[in-house]
Formats: sequence, C-alpha cells, structure tokens
Amino acid sequence: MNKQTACLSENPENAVRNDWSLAEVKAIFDLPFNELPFQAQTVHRQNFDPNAVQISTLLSIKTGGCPEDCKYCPQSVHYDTGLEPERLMDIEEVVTAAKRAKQAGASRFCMGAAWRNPKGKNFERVLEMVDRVRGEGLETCATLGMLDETQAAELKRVGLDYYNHNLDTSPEFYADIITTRTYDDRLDTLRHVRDAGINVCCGGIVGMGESRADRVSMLCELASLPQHPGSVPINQLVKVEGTPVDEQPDIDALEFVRTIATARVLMPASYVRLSAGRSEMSDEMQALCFLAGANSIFYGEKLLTTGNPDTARDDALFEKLGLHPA
Ligand code: SAM
Ligand code: DTB
Ligand code: SF4
Repeated sequence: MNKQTACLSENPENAVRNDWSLAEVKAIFDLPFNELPFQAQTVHRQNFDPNAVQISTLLSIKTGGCPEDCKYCPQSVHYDTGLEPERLMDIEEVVTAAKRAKQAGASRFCMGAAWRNPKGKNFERVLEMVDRVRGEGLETCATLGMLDETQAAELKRVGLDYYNHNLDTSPEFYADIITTRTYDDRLDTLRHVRDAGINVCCGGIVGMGESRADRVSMLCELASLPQHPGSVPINQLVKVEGTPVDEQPDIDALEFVRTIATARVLMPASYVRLSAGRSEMSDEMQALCFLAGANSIFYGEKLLTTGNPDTARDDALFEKLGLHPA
C-alpha cells in the first residue's frame, strides 16, 4: 500500500472501529510526518471543534504508600522517592479543592488514590466525595485502582461520570513495568466500569524504555476495547528520582506526537488527553500535540504528586494558540 494513504484508505468513512489490526496501526504510526498529524487533524475536525480543549484538574486524595510495584510511580512503597505517605483526605478539603478547580475553569475533577484497590470505610468516604463534588456542578472522575463489580455499581449510584484506569503500556512490555497485577486484571476492572455504565478513561505512558512496536501495540489494545474509552490520557513519563525508570532517555518529541496522532486516528470520537509530562514540553511541542488531535489537558500546578505547568503559562499558551475550554 502507498504509505501516504494508509490511514484514509483503511478507513475511508472515518467510522469508529474496534477491529484495528496491529499491521494497520503500525502503518498509521509509521506514516511520513507530513501525513500523520494532517490525517489526525482531518479526523479531529470531523468530530470536534478544533480549538476547544477539555480541562480536567487532578487531586491526590490519598498519597503514597501504595503496595503495587509500578516502576514509573513515585507512590509505590517499593521505591524510595522521598514521598511522605498520607491518609485519605477529609471530605471538606476535597470539596474546597473542587470549588477552586471549577472557579479556575475546570469542567472535570479527578480524584486519585494510591491504592491497589479501595476498601471499607475509605471507599465509603470516596463515595461521599464523589457525590459532593458532583453537587458543585463538576464532572467527576476517580482513579482508585482495581474495582470489583459491586464497587463500580456503587460509584455509578453516587453519580461518578468517569473512572480512570490505564493499560499503561503494551501487553508485551507490561511485565517489565508491573508485576503485582496483570494486564487481565486491568481489563477486568475496565469491564466492571463499563458494565456499570460509567465512562472509561484509559490510556498509557510513553517513554519508559518501550519500543515503537510497544507503543503501536498499546494503542491497538486501547482501540480494540469493546467501546473506545471516552478519554484517552497519553502520559509522557515523569522521571522521578528513586523509581527504576528514572534514568530512561527522553522520548523523542516527534515520537510522542506520533503517539498522540495515532490515538486520534484510531479513536476519532474520544477525548485524547495530553496528560503528564507537559512541564517538560515546549510550547511548540504542545502545539504540535494539539495539531495532532489532542483535545484535553490536566490544568493546575500539580498532577498527583509531581508538577504541571502553572496556570499562567497554560493561560498564555491557550491565548497564543487561540484555544478555549471545551
Ligand atoms: N493507583 C491507581 C492506579 O494505578 O490505577 C490510581 C493512580 S495512578 C497514579 C494513575 C496513573 O498515573 C497510572 O496508571 C499511570 O498511567 C499514571 N502515572 C503514574 N506515575 C506516572 C509518572 N511518573 N509519569 C507518567 N504517568 C504516571
Ligand atoms: C493519568 O493517565 N495521568 C494522571 C491521571 N491519569 C491520574 C496521573 C499522572 C501522574 C503523574 C505522576 C504524579 O504526579 O504522581
Ligand atoms: Fe500504586 Fe497506582 Fe502508583 Fe501503581 S500507579 S504504584 S497502583 S498508585
């Protein structure tokens, strides 16, 4: 096949497809650079206002002390990153942070907990948090680790809009990164969330030492879920000293843009979030990511435990690029 036409000839109607083959995804990812973001932008315009960016704000409601061994994560007990573990936050503090996020322009408030899975009284408290944050007129998102069917149903009952649970990387590279839970465990949680009727937020991390084939395979997995995730966060690894991946070489900026563009082409109607790693990106690189179909960001000075661009820088970037909140 002519490389230049790989994407459009494989999907002339730009229909939402869940049956992408690895070969098709590879053909898209490998397109000449003048083709790939162009095709992604073309698909993007058919589904979204090209100048609108959805804004989410993150809050770590339970920091550190996590028993899992995810090699990228500063919150794992397995690595000494100097992070002080904290208990689950009080409900009122969370509501105050949510109000602040809304005033600053966020439409979604995402609560993250460093747990393998939520339990007992702590889970009850999170249910109340979701209910209260929703009451403030924000969309709610939570990321609490693995969920069973009952927990997913409970979160739905209190009105949770999105649940974030990432595949993180390809099935082939996964065991190099996490050993305390399997890829299938992740797919099970995603199924419970979907079956409960909660929107899925699911993506991964780039720059952990995986190959391009792994990035292709991860994107193919995401696009092959029974329904495309409503939000697809693409994180650039934030290298935190003390984690086993802290000395990985930087991922090439254009390789990251290719990852975003391919996600856009494969999942045309999903919000593709330019997630962690923006502090390390130039304005030009972020502009390329938006051009390649990214249409969501985390806004606010902090991600969970690491930094994010300050709001003044993001406001200036939006102004410069003529972007507005979705
Ligand atoms: N403990 C829960 C879990 O793992 O499902 C929720 C919180 S966890 C921090 C959420 C996601 O953040 C991870 O799946 C990973 O994709 C992302 N993440 C964590 N540390 C990161 C880092 N250093 N760089 C980029 N992304 C990271
Ligand atoms: C996601 O994909 N990225 C966010 C959110 N989902 C929860 C988390 C990024 C965390 C970056 C490292 C930190 O701040 O601890
Ligand atoms: Fe724990 Fe989540 Fe960090 Fe893994 S990514 S160590 S599960 S907080």
